[in-house]
Amino acid sequence: MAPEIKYTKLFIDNEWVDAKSGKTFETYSPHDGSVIARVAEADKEDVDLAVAAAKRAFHRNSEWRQMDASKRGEILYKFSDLVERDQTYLAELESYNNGMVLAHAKTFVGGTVGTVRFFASCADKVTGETIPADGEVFSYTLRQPVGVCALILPWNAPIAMFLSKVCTALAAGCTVVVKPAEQTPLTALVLAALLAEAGLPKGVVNVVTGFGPGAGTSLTHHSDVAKVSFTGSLEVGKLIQQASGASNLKRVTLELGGKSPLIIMNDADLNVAVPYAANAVFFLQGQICIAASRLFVQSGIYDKFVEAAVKYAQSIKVGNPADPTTQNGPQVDETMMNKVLGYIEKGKQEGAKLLCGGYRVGTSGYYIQPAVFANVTDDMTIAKEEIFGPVQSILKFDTLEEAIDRANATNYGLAAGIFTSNLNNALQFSKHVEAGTVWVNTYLHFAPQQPFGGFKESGIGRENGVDSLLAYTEVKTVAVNLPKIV
Ligand code: TXE
Repeated sequence: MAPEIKYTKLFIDNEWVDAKSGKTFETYSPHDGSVIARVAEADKEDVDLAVAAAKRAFHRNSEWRQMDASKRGEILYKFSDLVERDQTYLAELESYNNGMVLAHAKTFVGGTVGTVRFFASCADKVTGETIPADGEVFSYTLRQPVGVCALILPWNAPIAMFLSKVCTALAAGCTVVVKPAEQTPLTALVLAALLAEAGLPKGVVNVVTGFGPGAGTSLTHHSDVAKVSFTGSLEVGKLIQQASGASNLKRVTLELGGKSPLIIMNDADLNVAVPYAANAVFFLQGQICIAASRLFVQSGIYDKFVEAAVKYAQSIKVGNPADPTTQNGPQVDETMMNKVLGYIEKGKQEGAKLLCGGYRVGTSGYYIQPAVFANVTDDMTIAKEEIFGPVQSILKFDTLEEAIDRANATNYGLAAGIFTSNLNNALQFSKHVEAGTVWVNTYLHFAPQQPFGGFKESGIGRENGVDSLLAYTEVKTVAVNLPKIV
C-alpha cells in the first residue's frame, strides 16, 4: 500500500502555507511514472517570506539565539528520537518518491539517526581559542553562527541530505531555508514537521518546495542569505558560486559530482573485491556522487575479474523497490533514465565492449539493467563524464604509478578506493590520489564523524565531521586592552 502523503504545502515560520501564486507541481513515482501528489511551488515571493522568517529567528533577541547551546543539542536529540520513531514511514515515503529500494531506504534512515545524534552532541562544543597576541591585550576568538543558510538538496538521497545539512547548521546555531529537489519534495516536509514537534522555535527551519530556476535562484541571489550549502550538479554548483559573487559574497559549500576511481591490484582478494566494486557503482542505481564509475583492474587479473563482474551484475534483480527481493530500483525520472541510456549508447559507439545489461527493463517506470563495459579507455566519454546510472566501466592498468596518474587525470576528486593486500600499495595510493575520501579494501563507508567532500571540481568544503560544523560559523577575534600592572 502506498504511504500516506501528509504534507504538500510550504513550511514557513512553523506553519503550512500555500505558495503566494497558488501554483503547485506534480511529483511522481519512479516505479511507474504515476503522479503521487501535487506540491506547492515556491517562487521569489515565498522565498522572501521564508528568508524573512529565518532572519527574525536569527535576531539576537530571538528564542533561538537566546537559547543555551546545550538546549539546542537537546532539541536535536529529541528530533533524532522522532526520526527513529517514524523511520518505517520515512523509509516508505523515500522509496515511493525516489525509487530507492525500500531495504536501502530503511538502512539509510536508520543510519542517519546517528548523524542527527552526532550533531546534537556537537551543539555545545563549538569553541573559540585564546590567542597569545603581541601587545598588551587579552585576545580570544568566538565561533559564531554565520546566519541564515540556504540548503539546496539533490534527489538521490533526500533524507540523508536534509539531515546532514540541517543538523550541522542547527548545531552551529544558524537558521535555515531548505529547498528540496523538485523530483523528491515529500520527505523534507515530514522532517520539518518532526523538527517542530521536537520543539524547534518558529522560523528556525523553513522548507520551500519548488524548482531550481525560481525558488533555488531566489535563495542563491538573496542578500539576507549568509551561506548556501548545495549538493548537486557541477554546472549548478558553478552558477551558485557566480550568484554569490553577484550578490553578497555569501559563503558557499558545494558537494558536486565525481568520476571516482577504484583500483583493483593483482594481489586483491577477488571474492571481496568483485561484490564491493559492483556495489560501489550499482548502489542506488548508480545515482550516487561517489559511484566508482572508473574501475581500474590490474592486467594480471583483468580477464578473471571481468568474468566475475559480469556474473555478479547479471545476478542483480531489478524491480519494484517495495519488493523485498529487489536489489536495484528505477532511475529517478525519465530524463535521468534517458541520459544514462544515452551514455551507454555512446560507450558502444566509441568501442567499449558491453558485456551485459545496459537496456531499459519493461516499458513502465524508469528501470535499467546494470551494465558492464570492458575494454574501456581513458579517452572514452563513459570514462570521463559522470553517468549517474548503473554502468560499470572496467579499464586495464599495469603498475600502481600508472593507476595513480590515470586516476588523477580528471577534473573531479570526490572519492577513490583501492583493493590490495599490500600495505605499501594502499598507503602510497592514499597519499597520492586526489580525492576527498579514500577507501582501502572497502567502499561507500560513511560515518557522521568523517568529513566528506571533494578536491578540484567535486566541490568546496566538507559535509559531516567537525570540519563541516565550522563552515557554518564565522570566527570573530576579540582583543581586550590590558593596562599594564606593576
Ligand atoms: O541536478 P541539479 P540534476 C549530478 C548528476 C546528475 C546531474 C543532473 O550527474 O546527472 O547532476 O542532476 C537545484 N540555482 N548530480 O539536474 O540541477 C535543483 O532544484 C539554485 C550529482 O537533478 O544540480 C535541486 O534542488 N538551485 C549529485 C538541486 O539544485 C538550483 C546529486 C540539484 O539539481 C539551480 C544530483 C539554480 N540555478 C545530481 N538549478 C551529487 N553531487 O550527489 C537547479 N537547482
